[in-house]
Amino acid sequence: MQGKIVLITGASSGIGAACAQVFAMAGARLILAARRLAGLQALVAQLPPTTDVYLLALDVSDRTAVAQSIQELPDDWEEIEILINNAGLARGLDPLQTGAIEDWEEMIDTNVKGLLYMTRCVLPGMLDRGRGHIINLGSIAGLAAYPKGAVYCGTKAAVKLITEGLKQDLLGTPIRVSEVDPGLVETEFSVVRFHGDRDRASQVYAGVTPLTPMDVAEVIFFCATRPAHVNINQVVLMPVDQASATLVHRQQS
Ligand code: NDP
Ligand code: 8X3
Repeated sequence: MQGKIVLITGASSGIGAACAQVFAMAGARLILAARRLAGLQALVAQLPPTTDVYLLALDVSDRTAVAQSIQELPDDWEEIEILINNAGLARGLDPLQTGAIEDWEEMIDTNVKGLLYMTRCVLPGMLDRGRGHIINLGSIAGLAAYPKGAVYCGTKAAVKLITEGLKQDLLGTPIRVSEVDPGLVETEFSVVRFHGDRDRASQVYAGVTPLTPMDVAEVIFFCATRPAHVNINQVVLMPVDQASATLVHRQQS
């Protein structure tokens, strides 16, 4: 990992920020992308001081901005070895018949189109160099739907099949493709889903020991550090207190 360039989207918070910590500890050079530059700058202050970092204030759902950001990388940041497509979000928890269309569009634009835009821009360089690894953040939400989550679940199901199809399209090349599918992880995810309602967000994790962002980052790091002939296709991880999106064991307080 020493000196390898790792591009992490959604690095200003949660799982992406934890990935930055883990890969920095291993000596990677990091391109950290998110919309909130201040969040990225705060993260950099927590990384080992010798970490070589390039920050991208980027909305992954903006196709033109994605293309421009990748095209305009300085020469010594062009050779991306690992792309972690982590930027993503849920908005709302509503029956489809009353869901907010702006919420749907934000989820689809970020979780599906953003991941595609990033991949489309970074992959040709990997193919030219003959090495690279795309790691996508799916979710257990992409493996089975749950009530009021149809659109978020649909975006993560799309990530699953896009990842599977990409692996097929890259057969015969050395490029690796992995998907990591967590269950409940305590991050800003639920605060974002509930449009800033922290009390409601905290109920999601009440009485449960959820995964930490670091639990997920360590699995991503494992996927990225197998021998070159080994491809980890998919990892599903959830807390011991969880059996599916809707089956969660909660301690009574
Ligand atoms: P957080 O809300 O803590 O982090 C999400 C990150 O994505 C932030 O850094 C945010 O940065 C970034 N982001 C969101 N939209 C955009 C955008 N349009 N362009 C660029 N960056 C964006 O949530 P998590 O860490 O939990 O989520 C990370 C990934 O993990 C997501 O794909 C999520 O769906 C997935 N996941 C999360 C689970 C959980 O229980 N928490 C479980 C399973 C999967 P900024 O706002 O600065 O742009
Ligand atoms: C996030 C996990 O179950 O809250 O992808 O949708 S869940």
